[in-house]
Amino acid sequence: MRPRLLAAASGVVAALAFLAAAELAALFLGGAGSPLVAVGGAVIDLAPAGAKDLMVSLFGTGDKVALFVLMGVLMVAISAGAGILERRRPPFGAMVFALGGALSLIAVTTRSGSGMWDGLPSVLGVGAAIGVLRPLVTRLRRWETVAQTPTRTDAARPERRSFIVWTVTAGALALVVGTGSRLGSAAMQRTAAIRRSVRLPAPATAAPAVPAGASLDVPGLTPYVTPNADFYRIDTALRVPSIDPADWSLRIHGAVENEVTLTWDELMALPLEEHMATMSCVSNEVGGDLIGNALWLGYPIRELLARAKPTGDADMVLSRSIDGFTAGTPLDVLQDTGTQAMLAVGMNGQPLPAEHGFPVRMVVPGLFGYVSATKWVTEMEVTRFADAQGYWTPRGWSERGPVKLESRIDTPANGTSVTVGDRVAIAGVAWQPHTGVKAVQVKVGGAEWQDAELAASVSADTWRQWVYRWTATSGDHEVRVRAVSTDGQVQTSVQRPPAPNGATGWDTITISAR
Ligand SMILES: Nc1nc2c(c(=O)[nH]1)N[C@H]1C(S)=C(S)[C@@H](COP(=O)(O)O)O[C@H]1N2
Ligand SMILES: [Mo]
Repeated sequence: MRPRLLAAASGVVAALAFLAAAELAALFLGGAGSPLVAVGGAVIDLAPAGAKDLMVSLFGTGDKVALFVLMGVLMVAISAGAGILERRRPPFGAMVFALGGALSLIAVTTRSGSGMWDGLPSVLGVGAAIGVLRPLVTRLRRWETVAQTPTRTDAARPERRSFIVWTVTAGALALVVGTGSRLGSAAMQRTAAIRRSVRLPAPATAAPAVPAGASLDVPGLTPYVTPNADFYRIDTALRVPSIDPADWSLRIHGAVENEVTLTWDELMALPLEEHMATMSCVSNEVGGDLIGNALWLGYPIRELLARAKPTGDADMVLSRSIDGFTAGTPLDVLQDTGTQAMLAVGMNGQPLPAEHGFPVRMVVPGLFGYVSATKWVTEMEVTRFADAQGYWTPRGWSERGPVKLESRIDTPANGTSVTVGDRVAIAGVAWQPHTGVKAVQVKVGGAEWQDAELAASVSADTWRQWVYRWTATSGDHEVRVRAVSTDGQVQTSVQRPPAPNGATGWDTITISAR
Protein backbone atom coordinates (compact mmCIF):
# COMPACT_ATOMS: atom_id res chain seq x y z
CA MET A 1 0.00 0.00 0.00
CA ARG A 2 1.02 3.63 -0.52
CA PRO A 3 -0.26 5.42 2.59
CA ARG A 4 0.89 8.89 1.53
CA LEU A 5 -0.84 8.70 -1.80
CA LEU A 6 -4.00 7.33 -0.21
CA ALA A 7 -3.97 10.08 2.42
CA ALA A 8 -3.60 12.60 -0.39
CA ALA A 9 -6.63 11.04 -2.11
CA SER A 10 -8.63 11.41 1.11
CA GLY A 11 -7.76 15.09 1.13
CA VAL A 12 -8.91 15.55 -2.45
CA VAL A 13 -12.20 13.75 -1.75
CA ALA A 14 -12.70 16.02 1.29
CA ALA A 15 -12.20 19.04 -0.96
CA LEU A 16 -14.81 17.68 -3.36
CA ALA A 17 -17.16 17.29 -0.39
CA PHE A 18 -16.51 20.93 0.49
CA LEU A 19 -17.47 22.06 -3.00
CA ALA A 20 -20.48 19.74 -3.23
CA ALA A 21 -21.97 20.85 0.10
CA ALA A 22 -21.27 24.50 -0.63
CA GLU A 23 -22.73 24.37 -4.14
CA LEU A 24 -25.80 22.50 -2.92
CA ALA A 25 -26.37 25.16 -0.24
CA ALA A 26 -25.78 27.91 -2.81
CA LEU A 27 -28.41 26.31 -5.03
CA PHE A 28 -30.99 26.64 -2.26
CA LEU A 29 -29.96 30.27 -1.83
CA GLY A 30 -30.83 30.88 -5.48
CA GLY A 31 -27.22 30.59 -6.64
CA ALA A 32 -25.82 32.99 -4.04
CA GLY A 33 -22.73 32.33 -1.95
CA SER A 34 -20.92 29.89 -4.22
CA PRO A 35 -17.29 29.70 -3.01
CA LEU A 36 -16.21 28.67 -6.51
CA VAL A 37 -17.63 31.85 -8.02
CA ALA A 38 -16.61 34.13 -5.16
CA VAL A 39 -13.04 32.88 -4.86
CA GLY A 40 -12.63 33.02 -8.64
CA GLY A 41 -13.94 36.58 -8.60
CA ALA A 42 -11.64 37.55 -5.75
CA VAL A 43 -8.64 36.10 -7.56
CA ILE A 44 -9.52 38.11 -10.68
CA ASP A 45 -9.97 41.28 -8.62
CA LEU A 46 -6.77 40.82 -6.62
CA ALA A 47 -4.50 39.60 -9.42
CA PRO A 48 -1.96 42.22 -10.53
CA ALA A 49 -2.68 43.70 -13.95
CA GLY A 50 0.38 41.98 -15.42
CA ALA A 51 -0.94 38.55 -14.42
CA LYS A 52 -4.30 39.28 -16.03
CA ASP A 53 -2.66 40.40 -19.25
CA LEU A 54 -0.53 37.28 -19.22
CA MET A 55 -3.62 35.08 -18.74
CA VAL A 56 -5.45 36.82 -21.56
CA SER A 57 -2.49 36.65 -23.92
CA LEU A 58 -1.91 32.99 -23.03
CA PHE A 59 -5.48 31.80 -23.12
CA GLY A 60 -7.43 34.53 -24.96
CA THR A 61 -11.15 34.36 -24.36
CA GLY A 62 -10.55 31.08 -22.57
CA ASP A 63 -8.91 33.02 -19.74
CA LYS A 64 -11.74 32.34 -17.27
CA VAL A 65 -11.71 28.64 -18.00
CA ALA A 66 -7.94 28.70 -17.57
CA LEU A 67 -8.37 30.47 -14.25
CA PHE A 68 -10.72 27.81 -12.98
CA VAL A 69 -8.38 25.06 -14.16
CA LEU A 70 -5.52 26.79 -12.35
CA MET A 71 -7.61 27.12 -9.21
CA GLY A 72 -8.56 23.46 -9.52
CA VAL A 73 -4.93 22.35 -9.74
CA LEU A 74 -4.06 24.51 -6.75
CA MET A 75 -6.97 23.11 -4.78
CA VAL A 76 -6.00 19.51 -5.56
CA ALA A 77 -2.43 20.23 -4.45
CA ILE A 78 -3.43 21.90 -1.19
CA SER A 79 -6.12 19.38 -0.29
CA ALA A 80 -3.78 16.48 -1.08
CA GLY A 81 -1.27 18.07 1.26
CA ALA A 82 -3.98 18.46 3.89
CA GLY A 83 -4.79 14.77 3.60
CA ILE A 84 -1.15 13.82 4.12
CA LEU A 85 -0.94 16.18 7.09
CA GLU A 86 -4.07 14.74 8.64
CA ARG A 87 -2.61 11.24 8.49
CA ARG A 88 0.60 12.33 10.19
CA ARG A 89 -0.63 14.93 12.65
CA PRO A 90 -4.36 15.10 13.12
CA PRO A 91 -6.13 17.47 13.27
CA PHE A 92 -3.81 19.74 11.28
CA GLY A 93 -5.16 18.51 7.96
CA ALA A 94 -8.68 19.37 9.07
CA MET A 95 -7.40 22.78 10.10
CA VAL A 96 -6.15 23.43 6.58
CA PHE A 97 -9.76 22.99 5.42
CA ALA A 98 -11.02 25.27 8.17
CA LEU A 99 -8.55 27.90 7.01
CA GLY A 100 -9.58 27.44 3.37
CA GLY A 101 -13.21 27.78 4.42
CA ALA A 102 -12.43 30.98 6.28
CA LEU A 103 -10.77 32.44 3.17
CA SER A 104 -13.80 31.40 1.10
CA LEU A 105 -16.07 33.02 3.70
CA ILE A 106 -14.16 36.27 3.37
CA ALA A 107 -14.28 36.12 -0.43
CA VAL A 108 -18.02 35.43 -0.41
CA THR A 109 -19.09 38.01 2.15
CA THR A 110 -16.95 40.82 0.77
CA ARG A 111 -18.38 40.49 -2.74
CA SER A 112 -20.55 43.42 -3.71
CA GLY A 113 -24.22 42.70 -3.24
CA SER A 114 -23.66 39.79 -0.91
CA GLY A 115 -26.51 39.03 1.47
CA MET A 116 -26.94 37.76 4.98
CA TRP A 117 -26.97 34.06 4.07
CA ASP A 118 -24.14 34.07 1.55
CA GLY A 119 -21.62 32.78 4.08
CA LEU A 120 -23.67 29.66 4.79
CA PRO A 121 -22.35 27.56 1.85
CA SER A 122 -18.74 28.10 2.94
CA VAL A 123 -19.53 27.12 6.53
CA LEU A 124 -21.45 24.01 5.49
CA GLY A 125 -18.66 23.21 3.05
CA VAL A 126 -16.05 23.15 5.81
CA GLY A 127 -18.32 20.93 7.88
CA ALA A 128 -18.68 18.47 5.00
CA ALA A 129 -14.95 18.48 4.21
CA ILE A 130 -13.92 17.75 7.77
CA GLY A 131 -16.80 15.32 8.17
CA VAL A 132 -15.40 13.34 5.21
CA LEU A 133 -11.66 13.76 5.86
CA ARG A 134 -11.59 12.49 9.43
CA PRO A 135 -13.40 9.16 8.95
CA LEU A 136 -11.44 8.49 5.74
CA VAL A 137 -8.09 9.05 7.40
CA THR A 138 -9.20 7.05 10.45
CA ARG A 139 -10.01 4.12 8.16
CA LEU A 140 -6.71 4.53 6.35
CA ARG A 141 -4.76 4.35 9.62
CA ARG A 142 -6.67 1.29 10.78
CA TRP A 143 -5.79 -0.39 7.54
CA GLU A 144 -2.12 0.62 7.93
CA THR A 145 -1.98 -0.71 11.47
CA VAL A 146 -3.39 -4.07 10.48
CA ALA A 147 -1.20 -4.28 7.37
CA GLN A 148 1.89 -3.74 9.50
CA THR A 149 1.01 -6.59 11.85
CA PRO A 150 2.87 -9.56 10.33
CA THR A 151 0.65 -12.31 11.76
CA ARG A 152 -2.19 -12.77 9.24
CA THR A 153 -1.99 -11.29 5.78
CA ASP A 154 -5.72 -11.43 5.02
CA ALA A 155 -6.62 -9.38 8.14
CA ALA A 156 -5.94 -6.18 6.20
CA ARG A 157 -8.55 -7.06 3.57
CA PRO A 158 -11.71 -5.75 5.26
CA GLU A 159 -9.90 -2.60 6.41
CA ARG A 160 -8.73 -1.91 2.88
CA ARG A 161 -12.21 -2.55 1.56
CA SER A 162 -13.74 -0.21 4.07
CA PHE A 163 -11.34 2.61 3.18
CA ILE A 164 -11.73 2.19 -0.57
CA VAL A 165 -15.53 1.90 -0.48
CA TRP A 166 -15.84 5.02 1.66
CA THR A 167 -13.42 7.05 -0.42
CA VAL A 168 -14.90 6.10 -3.76
CA THR A 169 -18.49 6.56 -2.56
CA ALA A 170 -17.83 9.96 -1.00
CA GLY A 171 -15.89 11.11 -4.05
CA ALA A 172 -18.52 9.98 -6.54
CA LEU A 173 -21.37 11.44 -4.50
CA ALA A 174 -19.58 14.75 -4.12
CA LEU A 175 -18.87 14.91 -7.85
CA VAL A 176 -22.47 14.24 -8.82
CA VAL A 177 -24.02 16.58 -6.22
CA GLY A 178 -21.47 19.32 -6.80
CA THR A 179 -21.73 19.29 -10.58
CA GLY A 180 -25.52 19.11 -10.55
CA SER A 181 -25.82 21.95 -8.06
CA ARG A 182 -23.39 24.20 -9.92
CA LEU A 183 -25.27 23.66 -13.19
CA GLY A 184 -28.57 24.33 -11.39
CA SER A 185 -27.30 27.57 -9.86
CA ALA A 186 -25.95 28.73 -13.18
CA ALA A 187 -29.33 28.06 -14.82
CA MET A 188 -31.15 29.95 -12.06
CA GLN A 189 -28.90 32.94 -12.41
CA ARG A 190 -29.30 32.90 -16.17
CA THR A 191 -33.09 32.91 -15.75
CA ALA A 192 -32.86 35.73 -13.20
CA ALA A 193 -30.92 37.80 -15.74
CA ILE A 194 -33.47 37.02 -18.46
CA ARG A 195 -36.31 37.94 -16.11
CA ARG A 196 -34.68 41.30 -15.37
CA SER A 197 -34.51 42.00 -19.11
CA VAL A 198 -38.19 41.17 -19.74
CA ARG A 199 -40.34 44.22 -20.53
CA LEU A 200 -44.02 43.44 -20.17
CA PRO A 201 -46.40 45.26 -22.50
CA ALA A 202 -48.82 47.81 -21.10
CA PRO A 203 -52.22 46.27 -20.40
CA ALA A 204 -54.85 46.69 -23.12
CA THR A 205 -57.37 46.72 -20.27
CA ALA A 206 -55.95 48.31 -17.15
CA ALA A 207 -57.33 47.69 -13.70
CA PRO A 208 -59.01 50.74 -12.20
CA ALA A 209 -56.81 52.62 -9.75
CA VAL A 210 -57.15 51.33 -6.19
CA PRO A 211 -59.24 53.88 -4.29
CA ALA A 212 -57.56 55.44 -1.27
CA GLY A 213 -60.41 54.07 0.83
CA ALA A 214 -59.30 50.49 0.17
CA SER A 215 -56.54 50.94 2.75
CA LEU A 216 -57.27 51.77 6.38
CA ASP A 217 -54.64 53.62 8.32
CA VAL A 218 -54.10 51.18 11.18
CA PRO A 219 -50.58 50.18 12.29
CA GLY A 220 -50.08 46.44 12.12
CA LEU A 221 -52.80 45.90 9.53
CA THR A 222 -51.84 43.81 6.47
CA PRO A 223 -51.41 46.10 3.43
CA TYR A 224 -54.18 45.87 0.83
CA VAL A 225 -51.72 44.91 -1.93
CA THR A 226 -49.14 42.32 -0.87
CA PRO A 227 -45.63 43.23 -2.10
CA ASN A 228 -44.13 40.44 -4.21
CA ALA A 229 -41.34 39.87 -1.70
CA ASP A 230 -43.91 39.25 1.07
CA PHE A 231 -46.29 37.07 -0.94
CA TYR A 232 -46.60 33.61 0.57
CA ARG A 233 -45.03 30.81 -1.41
CA ILE A 234 -46.30 27.25 -1.55
CA ASP A 235 -45.18 24.60 -4.00
CA THR A 236 -43.75 21.13 -4.30
CA ALA A 237 -40.67 22.36 -6.18
CA LEU A 238 -37.44 21.48 -4.35
CA ARG A 239 -35.73 23.77 -6.79
CA VAL A 240 -37.48 26.67 -8.51
CA PRO A 241 -37.74 25.77 -12.21
CA SER A 242 -35.65 27.89 -14.57
CA ILE A 243 -37.52 28.66 -17.77
CA ASP A 244 -36.35 30.94 -20.54
CA PRO A 245 -39.48 32.62 -21.99
CA ALA A 246 -38.01 32.02 -25.44
CA ASP A 247 -38.29 28.29 -24.79
CA TRP A 248 -41.70 28.48 -23.10
CA SER A 249 -44.91 27.43 -24.75
CA LEU A 250 -48.35 26.40 -23.60
CA ARG A 251 -50.09 23.46 -25.21
CA ILE A 252 -53.84 23.09 -24.86
CA HIS A 253 -54.91 19.58 -25.82
CA GLY A 254 -57.12 16.67 -24.85
CA ALA A 255 -60.86 16.88 -25.48
CA VAL A 256 -60.63 19.82 -27.89
CA GLU A 257 -61.45 20.38 -31.54
CA ASN A 258 -58.29 22.37 -32.13
CA GLU A 259 -55.08 21.76 -30.30
CA VAL A 260 -53.63 25.18 -29.42
CA THR A 261 -49.98 26.06 -28.91
CA LEU A 262 -49.06 29.48 -27.59
CA THR A 263 -45.51 30.82 -27.48
CA TRP A 264 -44.24 33.64 -25.27
CA ASP A 265 -44.06 36.07 -28.20
CA GLU A 266 -47.61 35.20 -29.21
CA LEU A 267 -48.79 35.73 -25.64
CA MET A 268 -47.00 39.08 -25.44
CA ALA A 269 -48.74 40.19 -28.64
CA LEU A 270 -52.23 39.52 -27.21
CA PRO A 271 -54.27 42.25 -25.52
CA LEU A 272 -53.38 41.67 -21.88
CA GLU A 273 -55.63 42.57 -18.95
CA GLU A 274 -54.94 43.58 -15.40
CA HIS A 275 -57.00 42.26 -12.52
CA MET A 276 -56.57 42.51 -8.77
CA ALA A 277 -57.14 39.16 -7.11
CA THR A 278 -56.62 37.58 -3.71
CA MET A 279 -55.09 34.12 -3.73
CA SER A 280 -54.95 31.74 -0.80
CA CYS A 281 -53.78 28.28 0.10
CA VAL A 282 -56.06 25.49 1.21
CA SER A 283 -53.50 24.74 3.94
CA ASN A 284 -54.06 28.14 5.54
CA GLU A 285 -55.12 27.76 9.17
CA VAL A 286 -57.70 30.09 10.67
CA GLY A 287 -55.67 33.23 11.39
CA GLY A 288 -52.85 32.02 9.08
CA ASP A 289 -50.90 34.02 6.54
CA LEU A 290 -50.95 31.79 3.44
CA ILE A 291 -52.90 34.43 1.56
CA GLY A 292 -51.98 37.47 -0.52
CA ASN A 293 -53.48 40.04 -2.84
CA ALA A 294 -51.80 41.19 -6.04
CA LEU A 295 -52.39 42.99 -9.31
CA TRP A 296 -52.04 40.34 -12.00
CA LEU A 297 -51.35 40.99 -15.67
CA GLY A 298 -52.36 38.29 -18.10
CA TYR A 299 -54.65 36.96 -20.76
CA PRO A 300 -58.11 35.48 -20.13
CA ILE A 301 -57.96 31.68 -20.18
CA ARG A 302 -61.52 31.60 -21.54
CA GLU A 303 -60.27 33.16 -24.81
CA LEU A 304 -57.68 30.43 -25.24
CA LEU A 305 -60.27 27.75 -24.48
CA ALA A 306 -62.56 29.34 -27.06
CA ARG A 307 -59.83 28.82 -29.65
CA ALA A 308 -59.36 25.22 -28.56
CA LYS A 309 -63.12 24.44 -28.49
CA PRO A 310 -63.61 21.82 -25.76
CA THR A 311 -65.68 18.87 -26.92
CA GLY A 312 -68.16 16.37 -25.55
CA ASP A 313 -68.66 16.08 -21.84
CA ALA A 314 -65.36 17.63 -20.76
CA ASP A 315 -65.72 19.30 -17.36
CA MET A 316 -62.14 19.82 -16.13
CA VAL A 317 -58.87 21.38 -17.22
CA LEU A 318 -55.80 19.61 -15.88
CA SER A 319 -53.06 22.23 -15.98
CA ARG A 320 -49.51 20.98 -15.72
CA SER A 321 -46.33 22.70 -14.60
CA ILE A 322 -42.95 22.06 -16.16
CA ASP A 323 -42.03 20.27 -12.91
CA GLY A 324 -44.94 17.87 -13.14
CA PHE A 325 -47.34 19.50 -10.64
CA THR A 326 -50.95 19.41 -11.80
CA ALA A 327 -54.17 21.16 -10.83
CA GLY A 328 -57.70 20.18 -11.84
CA THR A 329 -59.91 23.22 -12.44
CA PRO A 330 -63.60 23.12 -13.38
CA LEU A 331 -63.90 23.90 -17.09
CA ASP A 332 -67.00 26.06 -16.57
CA VAL A 333 -65.13 28.33 -14.14
CA LEU A 334 -62.38 28.87 -16.70
CA GLN A 335 -64.94 29.57 -19.46
CA ASP A 336 -67.14 31.85 -17.35
CA THR A 337 -67.18 35.43 -18.65
CA GLY A 338 -67.73 36.68 -15.09
CA THR A 339 -64.61 35.02 -13.69
CA GLN A 340 -61.25 36.61 -14.39
CA ALA A 341 -59.28 33.38 -14.82
CA MET A 342 -55.93 34.44 -16.18
CA LEU A 343 -52.81 33.13 -17.76
CA ALA A 344 -50.69 35.57 -15.79
CA VAL A 345 -47.27 36.99 -16.67
CA GLY A 346 -47.13 40.02 -14.37
CA MET A 347 -47.46 40.49 -10.62
CA ASN A 348 -47.71 43.99 -9.17
CA GLY A 349 -46.13 45.58 -12.24
CA GLN A 350 -43.22 43.13 -12.47
CA PRO A 351 -42.67 39.95 -14.45
CA LEU A 352 -43.66 37.05 -12.17
CA PRO A 353 -40.92 36.36 -9.63
CA ALA A 354 -39.21 33.00 -10.31
CA GLU A 355 -40.75 31.43 -7.20
CA HIS A 356 -44.21 32.65 -8.18
CA GLY A 357 -44.16 30.99 -11.57
CA PHE A 358 -41.95 32.90 -14.05
CA PRO A 359 -42.64 33.19 -16.87
CA VAL A 360 -46.32 32.13 -16.84
CA ARG A 361 -48.81 30.88 -14.24
CA MET A 362 -52.56 30.59 -13.76
CA VAL A 363 -54.64 32.73 -11.40
CA VAL A 364 -58.31 31.93 -10.81
CA PRO A 365 -60.21 34.15 -8.34
CA GLY A 366 -62.35 32.13 -5.96
CA LEU A 367 -60.44 28.83 -6.04
CA PHE A 368 -57.66 27.69 -3.74
CA GLY A 369 -54.23 27.62 -5.35
CA TYR A 370 -53.94 23.84 -5.35
CA VAL A 371 -56.83 23.46 -7.83
CA SER A 372 -56.17 26.48 -10.00
CA ALA A 373 -52.97 28.49 -9.68
CA THR A 374 -50.42 26.34 -11.53
CA LYS A 375 -47.05 28.07 -11.66
CA TRP A 376 -44.55 27.50 -14.49
CA VAL A 377 -47.54 26.24 -16.46
CA THR A 378 -46.81 24.63 -19.82
CA GLU A 379 -49.83 22.46 -20.53
CA MET A 380 -53.60 22.42 -20.20
CA GLU A 381 -55.40 19.18 -20.86
CA VAL A 382 -59.14 19.42 -21.31
CA THR A 383 -60.58 16.33 -19.66
CA ARG A 384 -63.10 15.12 -17.09
CA PHE A 385 -63.03 14.90 -13.29
CA ALA A 386 -64.03 11.27 -13.80
CA ASP A 387 -60.88 10.62 -15.84
CA ALA A 388 -58.11 12.71 -14.27
CA GLN A 389 -56.93 14.08 -10.91
CA GLY A 390 -54.81 17.02 -9.86
CA TYR A 391 -51.65 16.49 -7.80
CA TRP A 392 -53.27 16.87 -4.36
CA THR A 393 -56.47 14.90 -4.91
CA PRO A 394 -55.02 11.39 -4.47
CA ARG A 395 -53.11 12.80 -1.47
CA GLY A 396 -56.21 13.41 0.58
CA TRP A 397 -57.43 16.83 -0.60
CA SER A 398 -60.78 17.47 -2.21
CA GLU A 399 -61.26 17.37 -5.95
CA ARG A 400 -62.90 20.83 -5.79
CA GLY A 401 -61.50 23.73 -3.83
CA PRO A 402 -63.60 26.90 -3.69
CA VAL A 403 -62.19 29.43 -1.20
CA LYS A 404 -64.26 29.67 1.98
CA LEU A 405 -65.57 32.80 3.65
CA GLU A 406 -62.92 33.79 6.18
CA SER A 407 -61.64 36.68 8.26
CA ARG A 408 -58.49 37.32 10.26
CA ILE A 409 -57.43 39.59 13.11
CA ASP A 410 -54.05 41.18 12.26
CA THR A 411 -53.78 43.56 15.21
CA PRO A 412 -53.44 43.69 18.17
CA ALA A 413 -51.36 40.58 18.72
CA ASN A 414 -52.88 37.76 20.73
CA GLY A 415 -52.27 38.29 24.45
CA THR A 416 -51.79 42.05 24.21
CA SER A 417 -52.19 44.04 27.45
CA VAL A 418 -53.77 47.50 27.36
CA THR A 419 -54.91 50.05 29.92
CA VAL A 420 -58.57 50.41 30.82
CA GLY A 421 -60.03 53.28 28.81
CA ASP A 422 -57.55 52.89 25.90
CA ARG A 423 -58.96 53.14 22.40
CA VAL A 424 -57.85 49.89 20.76
CA ALA A 425 -57.97 49.45 16.99
CA ILE A 426 -58.83 45.80 16.36
CA ALA A 427 -58.25 45.28 12.66
CA GLY A 428 -57.65 42.70 9.96
CA VAL A 429 -58.77 41.40 6.60
CA ALA A 430 -61.77 39.38 5.40
CA TRP A 431 -62.25 37.54 2.13
CA GLN A 432 -64.20 35.27 -0.08
CA PRO A 433 -62.75 35.88 -3.53
CA HIS A 434 -65.26 36.00 -6.38
CA THR A 435 -68.16 36.36 -3.92
CA GLY A 436 -67.02 39.33 -1.89
CA VAL A 437 -67.48 40.50 1.68
CA LYS A 438 -70.25 42.90 2.67
CA ALA A 439 -69.82 43.03 6.45
CA VAL A 440 -67.42 42.12 9.21
CA GLN A 441 -68.45 41.76 12.82
CA VAL A 442 -66.46 41.65 16.03
CA LYS A 443 -67.45 40.13 19.35
CA VAL A 444 -65.62 41.16 22.52
CA GLY A 445 -66.15 38.74 25.38
CA GLY A 446 -69.82 38.18 26.07
CA ALA A 447 -70.94 41.35 24.29
CA GLU A 448 -73.13 41.33 21.19
CA TRP A 449 -71.58 41.17 17.70
CA GLN A 450 -70.70 44.67 16.54
CA ASP A 451 -70.25 45.83 12.95
CA ALA A 452 -66.67 46.71 12.08
CA GLU A 453 -65.81 49.60 9.80
CA LEU A 454 -64.97 48.28 6.31
CA ALA A 455 -62.45 49.60 3.82
CA ALA A 456 -63.78 50.41 0.35
CA SER A 457 -64.46 47.36 -1.78
CA VAL A 458 -62.27 47.15 -4.87
CA SER A 459 -63.94 44.08 -6.33
CA ALA A 460 -65.54 40.86 -5.18
CA ASP A 461 -62.25 39.14 -6.08
CA THR A 462 -60.18 40.75 -3.36
CA TRP A 463 -60.02 40.84 0.40
CA ARG A 464 -61.24 43.81 2.44
CA GLN A 465 -59.60 45.45 5.39
CA TRP A 466 -61.73 46.13 8.46
CA VAL A 467 -61.29 47.87 11.80
CA TYR A 468 -63.28 47.90 15.01
CA ARG A 469 -62.35 50.63 17.48
CA TRP A 470 -62.93 49.41 21.00
CA THR A 471 -62.62 51.23 24.31
CA ALA A 472 -60.92 48.83 26.70
CA THR A 473 -62.85 47.73 29.76
CA SER A 474 -61.30 45.91 32.69
CA GLY A 475 -60.65 42.18 32.36
CA ASP A 476 -59.39 39.49 29.99
CA HIS A 477 -61.45 39.51 26.80
CA GLU A 478 -61.72 36.97 24.03
CA VAL A 479 -62.11 38.82 20.74
CA ARG A 480 -63.63 37.04 17.75
CA VAL A 481 -64.24 38.07 14.17
CA ARG A 482 -66.62 36.83 11.50
CA ALA A 483 -67.40 37.96 7.97
CA VAL A 484 -70.65 38.15 6.03
CA SER A 485 -70.49 37.56 2.28
CA THR A 486 -72.33 39.59 -0.36
CA ASP A 487 -74.71 36.67 -0.79
CA GLY A 488 -75.69 36.88 2.88
CA GLN A 489 -73.76 33.88 4.17
CA VAL A 490 -72.34 34.31 7.71
CA GLN A 491 -68.91 32.86 8.37
CA THR A 492 -69.30 29.60 10.26
CA SER A 493 -68.05 29.07 13.81
CA VAL A 494 -67.51 25.37 13.12
CA GLN A 495 -63.82 24.63 13.52
CA ARG A 496 -62.42 22.50 10.73
CA PRO A 497 -58.78 21.72 9.91
CA PRO A 498 -57.31 22.64 6.50
CA ALA A 499 -57.68 19.10 5.11
CA PRO A 500 -59.49 18.17 2.96
CA ASN A 501 -60.81 21.47 1.59
CA GLY A 502 -59.96 24.43 3.80
CA ALA A 503 -60.09 25.41 7.48
CA THR A 504 -63.12 27.12 9.01
CA GLY A 505 -63.85 28.80 12.32
CA TRP A 506 -63.51 32.22 13.87
CA ASP A 507 -60.12 33.80 14.41
CA THR A 508 -59.88 34.59 18.13
CA ILE A 509 -57.42 36.56 20.26
CA THR A 510 -57.23 37.57 23.90
CA ILE A 511 -56.78 41.16 25.08
CA SER A 512 -56.18 41.99 28.76
CA ALA A 513 -57.05 45.40 30.13
CA ARG A 514 -55.99 46.54 33.60
N1 LIG B 1 -46.06 24.28 -10.30
C1 LIG B 1 -46.73 24.42 -9.14
N2 LIG B 1 -47.72 25.33 -9.08
C2 LIG B 1 -48.41 25.51 -7.92
C3 LIG B 1 -48.11 24.73 -6.79
C4 LIG B 1 -47.07 23.76 -6.89
O1 LIG B 1 -46.76 23.03 -5.94
N3 LIG B 1 -46.40 23.65 -8.09
N4 LIG B 1 -48.81 24.92 -5.63
C5 LIG B 1 -50.10 25.55 -5.71
C6 LIG B 1 -50.59 25.98 -4.42
S1 LIG B 1 -51.03 24.77 -3.32
C7 LIG B 1 -50.77 27.30 -4.11
S2 LIG B 1 -51.55 27.75 -2.68
C8 LIG B 1 -50.29 28.36 -5.01
C9 LIG B 1 -49.36 29.30 -4.28
O2 LIG B 1 -48.84 30.26 -5.16
P1 LIG B 1 -47.72 31.24 -4.65
O3 LIG B 1 -46.57 30.38 -4.20
O4 LIG B 1 -47.37 32.13 -5.79
O5 LIG B 1 -48.31 32.01 -3.49
O6 LIG B 1 -49.59 27.85 -6.12
C10 LIG B 1 -50.16 26.70 -6.70
N5 LIG B 1 -49.40 26.42 -7.88
MO1 LIG C 1 -51.95 25.71 -1.60
